[in-house]
Amino acid sequence: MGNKITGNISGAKSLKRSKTGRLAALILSLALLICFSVGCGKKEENPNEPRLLLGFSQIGSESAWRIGNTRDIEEQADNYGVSLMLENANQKQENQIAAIRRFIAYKVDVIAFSPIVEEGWDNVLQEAADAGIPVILVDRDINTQKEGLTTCLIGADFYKEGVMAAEYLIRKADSLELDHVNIVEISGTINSTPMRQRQAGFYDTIANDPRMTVLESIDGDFLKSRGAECMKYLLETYGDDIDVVFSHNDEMTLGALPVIEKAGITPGKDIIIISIDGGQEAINVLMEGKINCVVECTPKLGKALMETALKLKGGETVDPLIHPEEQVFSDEMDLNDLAPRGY
Ligand code: GZL
Repeated sequence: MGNKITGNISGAKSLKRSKTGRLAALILSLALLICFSVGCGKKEENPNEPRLLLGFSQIGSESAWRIGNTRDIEEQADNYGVSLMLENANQKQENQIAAIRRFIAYKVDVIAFSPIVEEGWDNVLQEAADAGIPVILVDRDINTQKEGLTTCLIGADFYKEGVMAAEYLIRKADSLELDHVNIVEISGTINSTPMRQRQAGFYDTIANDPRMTVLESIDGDFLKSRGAECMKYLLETYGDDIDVVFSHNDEMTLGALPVIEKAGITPGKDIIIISIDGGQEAINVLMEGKINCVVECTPKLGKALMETALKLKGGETVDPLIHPEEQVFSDEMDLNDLAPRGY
């Protein structure tokens, strides 16, 4: 038999083995490199590392509602192990925009904010989008032509709140057999979502009732002090012609009450008073008979915010709109067993 060129073959074999060995080593190292780079190796959870870093720009501290909202968000961040960077804008849009830019620079996982007014956010939200940071709207909405600047809105159905306020007034006018109802409106911050939608819901609901006339709407900016100033002006202007005060939040209502009493008028009797928010102080004066109706607007949005932000960090899709359940409190019902409001 001729010599088989085993050497060569064996050489070839060993060459092949060494080539195979090198190839195997290369494939293995590549696999390990890919594995660690995509984290398929079980990465130890660092118990001290926050599950999520959330930047939140809060409007301010203008009302019991806002203070309750801030408190709830902070409590829920603790409950969910979320690291919260909360900045108070003291009622200034420019402070909110600056805060959002700081969150972007800090590379937070998610940005959330309650926009004080609906316009003027496109540029800063585009910067957040360019940085790949999802944005959640809390409480209030924005008005933009651009798609995709925010992921979702967690907040009340303000239009429905306005409708519920008007529906109460229609029932009250029926029960008192009024043939005309002159209304003055103390509105919230002009161009804010709650102001625009509470007014729209109220006006749309009374539109077909010929008894209803709105004498004037005046901006109370959701502030107690402005509520008092507005009520003083309205009484000086319309005096005894006023049958109803429709106030967009409890803070302004509570500012208006002493002004009404100082004018020798009995609130809740001589003038029907309708308010929105449902904080403890408003419920107390409702039970004293000084106001007639409070539409609930819960500030407890923190749980939904944390759950939504954690879903976004995990790459999950989220509901574009989350409305909390809300009710009406009025002089039509027994409120003695009502649980403490917590704000
Ligand atoms: C409503 C919120 C409003 C409250 C006010 O969700 O935006 O702002 O009604 C607060 O009390 O100032």
